[in-house]
Amino acid sequence: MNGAESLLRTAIAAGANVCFANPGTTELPIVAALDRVPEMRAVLALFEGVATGAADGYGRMAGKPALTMMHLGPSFGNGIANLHNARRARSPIVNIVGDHPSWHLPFDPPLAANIYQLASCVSGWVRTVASASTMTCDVRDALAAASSGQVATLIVPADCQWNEAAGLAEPARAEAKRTVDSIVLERACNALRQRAAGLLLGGRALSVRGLRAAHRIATATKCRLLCETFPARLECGQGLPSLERVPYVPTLALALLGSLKNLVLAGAEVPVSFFAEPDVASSLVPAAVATHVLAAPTDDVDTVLEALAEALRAPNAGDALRAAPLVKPADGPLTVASISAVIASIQPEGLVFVDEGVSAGGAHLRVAGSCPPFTYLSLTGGATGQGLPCAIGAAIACPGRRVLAFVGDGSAMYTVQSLWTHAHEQLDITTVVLSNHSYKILQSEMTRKMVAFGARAKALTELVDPRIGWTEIARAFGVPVSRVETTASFSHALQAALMEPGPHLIQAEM
Ligand SMILES: Cc1ncc(C[n+]2csc(CCOP(=O)(O)OP(=O)(O)O)c2C)c(N)n1
Ligand SMILES: [Mg+2]
Repeated sequence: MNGAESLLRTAIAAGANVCFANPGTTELPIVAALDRVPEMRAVLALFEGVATGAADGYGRMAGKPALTMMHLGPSFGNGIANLHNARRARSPIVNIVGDHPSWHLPFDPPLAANIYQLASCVSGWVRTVASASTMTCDVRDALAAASSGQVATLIVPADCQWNEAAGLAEPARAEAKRTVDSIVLERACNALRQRAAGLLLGGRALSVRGLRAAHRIATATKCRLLCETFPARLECGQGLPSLERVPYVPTLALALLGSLKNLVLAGAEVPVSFFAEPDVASSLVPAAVATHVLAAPTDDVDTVLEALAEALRAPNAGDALRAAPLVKPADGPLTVASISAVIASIQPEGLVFVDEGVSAGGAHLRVAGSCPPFTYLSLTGGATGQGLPCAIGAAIACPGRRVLAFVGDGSAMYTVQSLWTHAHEQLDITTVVLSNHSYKILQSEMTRKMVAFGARAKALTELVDPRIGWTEIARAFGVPVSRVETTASFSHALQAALMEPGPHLIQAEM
């Protein structure tokens, strides 16, 4: 067995059986080893940002790492934006990056670059494999590091792939999670029992278990339930409590958080302003609000919340939560609100909603209470081009569940090659492109900040001359497509798309 096969077999033994790959010559021994390790599902991505975004979506939905395969520094560089989003989501990912053998590097061949340095800015763990014989231990350590909720990058020189390897290492033992501290629980109980208290939920607090416990806590204490602005994964829909999402606009967030006396953080960080603004504080929690940390984002927050509900002797809420009434959308032109209403009226149970709507982002959460249970994934790190690839990973992690990618037309262009993988793998992904022919968020930000906005400035925010032909793009990548302009035609197209197996793209003209 050579190092490449040892790499794949170690990953399989640890339960990592999906690899989103864009290989080159330095990874060819691993590519060849795929023929001998059929348990590894290799998914071809036609750009590295597709591979890394897919691994992010996979990690969020599967709760375990996927591998990516990339080609030296330049290829890794192409994958960085979505690794940045994955880092913010605390998604488990193991990047396998091929490199030249160490004896070849001093000659400075064309593709040589400082991969270690590039990897360090988005990875919590980086290592270069020293020899084929240590490959199995290195892969095991990378998977263990990723499983704690971080991006791990393993740089794999080509000679370590083709040389003879050792036997497989023992699998890593899972680290025990921290137990719940009774003093921390007591402080949280006291804080939440007071007037004007808020419980800010993030991480696994947003799982079904976490949310049910949070609802019990809110019923017992009358505290407000808040949700971080960009959750990596949020369970939503009928039977789950509705949450107040911390607004993106800093003045609105400050008004919400400033109205509290006590804020308890359960798996969420202290909210900060997305961008700096003159005369606006960076932290969105005013100093007068007492802040208490109940659990960190990487803790078992759902377990901690259950312990807190017990400590409060909060009754079990059972099925007390009723669904919000469904508002049937009237026919008319497409708006963000009408698009959300149509999706809510049709979406099947178990939908995975990938939100890269940018200026329309978060809109679907406003109607979530009327929907059958679904999972919501947001753009955690603000780097555009995440929605279409993330949908790939979610679809592969959850066969049998429908995925809806809700994406801005500008954002969708960054990783448009994802559509080829949607078609090639025949994934059940319905993509709704919000075709507003602009970077609308930038226009809104300019207006909000009252920046003078002339024709030359506006030209950098408009996607016109030519308009982007999504119908032609989707067809070129082998994805069936519809183009709609009204609520009724959108409803019709979405219904049909959700019924048919495989991918579909809907160009929603706004
Ligand atoms: C990697 C990256 N490049 C650029 C940006 C800046 N940016 C943020 S949103 C945006 C445009 C989004 O346009 P679109 O997806 O059409 O959404 P809309 O604003 O129209 O709602 C850009 C260019 C970014 N956040 N990340
Ligand atoms: Mg747009």
